[in-house]
Amino acid sequence: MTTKMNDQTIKIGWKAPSNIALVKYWGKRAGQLPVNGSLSITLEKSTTTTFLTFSRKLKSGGAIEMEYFFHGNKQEKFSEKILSLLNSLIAELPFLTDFRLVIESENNFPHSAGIASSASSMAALALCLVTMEEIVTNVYLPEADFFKRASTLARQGSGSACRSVYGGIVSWGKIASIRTSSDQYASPFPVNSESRINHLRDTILIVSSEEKSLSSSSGHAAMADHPYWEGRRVQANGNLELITDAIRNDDYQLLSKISENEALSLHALLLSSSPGIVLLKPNTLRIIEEIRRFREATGLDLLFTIDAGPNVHLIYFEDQREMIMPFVSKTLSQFCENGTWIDDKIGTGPRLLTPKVEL
Ligand code: 2P0
Repeated sequence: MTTKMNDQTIKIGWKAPSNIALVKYWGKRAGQLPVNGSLSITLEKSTTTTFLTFSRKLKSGGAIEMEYFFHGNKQEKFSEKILSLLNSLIAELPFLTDFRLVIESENNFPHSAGIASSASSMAALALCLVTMEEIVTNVYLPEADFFKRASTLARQGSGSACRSVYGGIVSWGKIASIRTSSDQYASPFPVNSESRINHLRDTILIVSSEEKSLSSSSGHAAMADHPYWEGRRVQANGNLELITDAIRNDDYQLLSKISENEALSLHALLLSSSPGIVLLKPNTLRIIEEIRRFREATGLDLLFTIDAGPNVHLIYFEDQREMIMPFVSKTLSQFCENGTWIDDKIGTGPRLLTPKVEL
């Protein structure tokens, strides 16, 4: 494109994946900073696609002008959340008040399926905003800085979103053994190219697709005066150190032990909040029992994790998929709502959907 920004309408699109945490972010400090470090697997198929269209306002400055569409419809609740995020970013992205913005977003996975939509949607939006920043300021960042900036902005929309800016295994939060780690943004966690970890699968067992009874924000808030606050911080940071060892050494027993400890600890913290929050369902517990029984009987490398909801993520390796899928379809599906599960796997990260614009 060669025309001047002044008379142009530019459309940017990014597709960003969701992620599932093995070590859980639970509890935050001011500035949407985490109490503890976390580590996640970026998914491949469960994604949000966001297009950001912008054109210069007749008069620069003033209030942000933004229209938001979700699956083609105006969606008040999401729109308010996005507008409040954009307002909070004005100091960092001052050009936001100079343009008319139209944001169109779509998820390709069902609402309330136990897949974090705030992670993929805030990551996709943050990537669009950094691309817009490059175009309007005419300063193009080196790739590593681009994603670091997108991760920092995504974090401010939703903590877990900062991890969705990268593919593979991703960590967020300062820990001693990861030199590049930070509370401000996530970083890709290096995995040996030969490792089976590069071929993880995630089968999401849908125990219930009902809307969650708890917003993430109130869940995090419940940690602020939690009697186990300090213990949890120590546990999670310790688990993060251990899980990074497990990944570096391809130690799948340790990987399962830590992941399951994290999933159950998250729910133990919810249960012991005041008032107690019960998100697990009877079928969640049946699935856990069956997974442990099956692992004991077969010796296969599989583990479960659970987000802040009732659905179970069954994590295993591509090379054992043939042996695990019959167990899913015959045994685990009985405990799923309408026998439903979603097949996903470790993914390569976000993708720019529109041609690169340089003015
Ligand atoms: C995680 N979760 O690490 C943890 C585990 C759910 C359980 O981060 O308030 O949507 O937007 O920062 O990121 C869910 O909380 O919360 C979450 P906000 P977010 O994935």
